[in-house]
Amino acid sequence: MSTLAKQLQTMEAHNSIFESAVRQLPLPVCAAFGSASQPQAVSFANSARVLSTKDSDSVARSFPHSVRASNNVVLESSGINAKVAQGKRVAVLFSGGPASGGHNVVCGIKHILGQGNTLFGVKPGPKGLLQGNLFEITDADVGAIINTGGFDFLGTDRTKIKTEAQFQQVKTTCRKHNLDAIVVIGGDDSNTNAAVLAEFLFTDVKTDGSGVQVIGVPKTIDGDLQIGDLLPISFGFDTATKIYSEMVGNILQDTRSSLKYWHFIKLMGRSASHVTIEVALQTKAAVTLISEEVAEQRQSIAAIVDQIAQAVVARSAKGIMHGVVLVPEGLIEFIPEMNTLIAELNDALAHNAAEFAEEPFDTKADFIQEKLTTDNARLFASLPAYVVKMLLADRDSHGNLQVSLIPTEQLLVDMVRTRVKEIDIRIPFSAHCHFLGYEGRCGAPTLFDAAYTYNLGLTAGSLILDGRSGYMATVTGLTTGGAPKAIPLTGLLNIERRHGQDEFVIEKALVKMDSAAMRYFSARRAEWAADDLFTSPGPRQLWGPAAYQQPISVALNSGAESLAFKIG
Ligand code: FBP
Repeated sequence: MSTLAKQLQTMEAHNSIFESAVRQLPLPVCAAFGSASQPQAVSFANSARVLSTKDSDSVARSFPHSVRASNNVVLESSGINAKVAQGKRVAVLFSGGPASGGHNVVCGIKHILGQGNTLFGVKPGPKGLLQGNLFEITDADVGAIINTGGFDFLGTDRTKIKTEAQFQQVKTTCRKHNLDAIVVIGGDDSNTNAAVLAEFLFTDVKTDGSGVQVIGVPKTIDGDLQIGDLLPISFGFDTATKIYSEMVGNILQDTRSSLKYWHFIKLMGRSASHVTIEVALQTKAAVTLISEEVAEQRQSIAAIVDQIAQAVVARSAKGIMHGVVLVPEGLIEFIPEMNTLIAELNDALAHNAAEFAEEPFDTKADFIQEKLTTDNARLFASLPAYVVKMLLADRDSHGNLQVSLIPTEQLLVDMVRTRVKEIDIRIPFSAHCHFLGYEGRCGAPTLFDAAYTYNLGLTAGSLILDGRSGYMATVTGLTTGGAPKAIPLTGLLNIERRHGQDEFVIEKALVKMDSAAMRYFSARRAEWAADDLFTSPGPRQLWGPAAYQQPISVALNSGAESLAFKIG
């Protein structure tokens, strides 16, 4: 075998030159944890900040143990923990969609627990917790996964733990493995789950009557788990948006080279448009739709289509026959008329589930159309078959419409083509569709996500060693060195009507019309539409001058002076 062939074989199974090099990247730690080579657990004390929502009284009644313990007060670190607990048995799991940096959270927890405690991985996600599928995480595991993307070390799933039987199953797992704590790494729904689990496990799990601690860690590429300066962004957002921005930048470069195509690019981010506005700020595409703005201005599909068609026409008058349109994944649910239709469809599907399941495939749409009110039935009938099919597809385990499956970008292309022809039949309009989603969730984390997640892991581990339960770990001050803190989960809970019943939930953070990012975008977008002012941000960098950049929208919204971030 040649030397090259031998080298190639050593690079299999996550050992590419790149993967081997990123494992060696040093990770900075917040000053509170001491030295980066040997971070130490911190203890926590109450800060002056108390969280509340409109439903705090109901929360206090339904979560008595958690609220009594935290009083909904935010915790801040109070120095190195001098009496670190020993012998703790801690389980960690991923929940929901993957996001880059998850592996570093696990590494941070493992490092802070040290040799005196045991860390177990749960496979996969909440389902693994119900099944009691745990294994011990070793130092060698941590060495292999550090700075790598994905959730593949543990896997993930979207099981919602909600029934009494499921809660009892979790208790059984805790007892079987003699657990002292569980760390849930997830988004808004998963951290809501963590709050409920923390309350349920607060006491009476072990034979001595004590409970099992539960700590949440804020993850999601969607960026919709934000709590002002306490949580400026969830992890995974930076990596995903930098990957999408590189790809959009490449497409923009292609449009200006081939001079004949419009590209409609749908970007992941289930409901909120944080991903889309970030990619717009990074690339300056010609047209960007923001779902929250569509909802606020009560725009119809026809108005949205007309807005894009007018941009096509105006650019063609200047001889620019190309451009890029950015479309947020969740747009369809924010268009008022579609939102009304989807709500009625959800009810109709839920109330006629058995008959709908029996209905032959070809007549399912007709069957459900008959159950709709006149306006909704008319709109439903006007939609192309590829959209109808997805509107009727199964909801996810949280009851959500699977918007990532709806080809909104194709629907817009078809409607814009018709509208451009109506305006001026001579204007050429040739378009391609893309959906950028899964390619952004598991890339090797940016330096921002790598450092942020490692410190989130150190914080989560410290909270456990400090005996805390019912908190979400966070790291604030991401441009001034970073500070570990803990957010009481009950301080975030609101009551929302979901699937016909009141539920406690952590509210999704949507793009605010008066946010600094939205204001900056609004001020610049007319010029981006009129001319090719795009930039190609290039591939994300882990070494060199471009490596230390935080997301532009996060920098704008937090009032930062520059794009640089600083941890440690
Ligand atoms: P989380 O909120 O669980 O992090 O998931 C976000 C997301 O990536 C969305 O952007 C997308 O709509 C969804 O997951 C896709 O889910 P799935 O992996 O089940 O297809």
